[in-house]
Amino acid sequence: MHRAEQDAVELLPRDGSAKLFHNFLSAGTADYYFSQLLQHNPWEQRAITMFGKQVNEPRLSTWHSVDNLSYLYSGLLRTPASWTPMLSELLLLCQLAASANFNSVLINLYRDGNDSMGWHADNEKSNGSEPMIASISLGESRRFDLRHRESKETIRTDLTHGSLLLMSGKSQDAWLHQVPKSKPILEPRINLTFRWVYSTL
Ligand SMILES: O=C(O)CCC(=O)C(=O)O
Ligand SMILES: [Mn+2]
Repeated sequence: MHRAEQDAVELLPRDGSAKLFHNFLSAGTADYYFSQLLQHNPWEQRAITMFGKQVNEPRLSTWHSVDNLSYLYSGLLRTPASWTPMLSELLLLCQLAASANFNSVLINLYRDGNDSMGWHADNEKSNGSEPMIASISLGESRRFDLRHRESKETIRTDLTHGSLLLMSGKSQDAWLHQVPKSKPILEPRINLTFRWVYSTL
């Protein structure tokens, strides 16, 4: 059995799966990917329209796709940044763990505890139905919450350095997820979500 399989914890009681592998990457490997991305990834701060106003997203990010597909994200077409050998390595590791294929990754940088991602589901049309999403966390641990859309039942966990979270099945239909603000946190965290994206053009 793949070692990571033994370490998996299922977070969802029903309506989909969210499997957490705590030590998916060794600490040394995770340190290396974290420092490389922090220094060299071409981070962007995007402006989104909320209630008719332009506001900056409370985090930095980039979007990458193996075949330079554009991606419809919050109603806007997102132009990909360049694909790198490091992303190929991480993509292969995620494909092995998930037994699924991915063709793109969204990378987020939470500079400190003031950065966050609000309640949402990864249920864009371009993700297809019941998508498999592989989420790698690097750097500072941050809290990650899942909330059932109907019962409002909430599952809280911490996504630690080198962990992998696999969300699949009905997890995006039945649950929302968020990374809340956490004022005491002063250190950065990077998260990569590998996805399969169907062309929207
Ligand atoms: O940072 C995280 O752990 C979650 C990121 C996320 O939900 C997303 O990119 O859609
Ligand atoms: Mn998400």
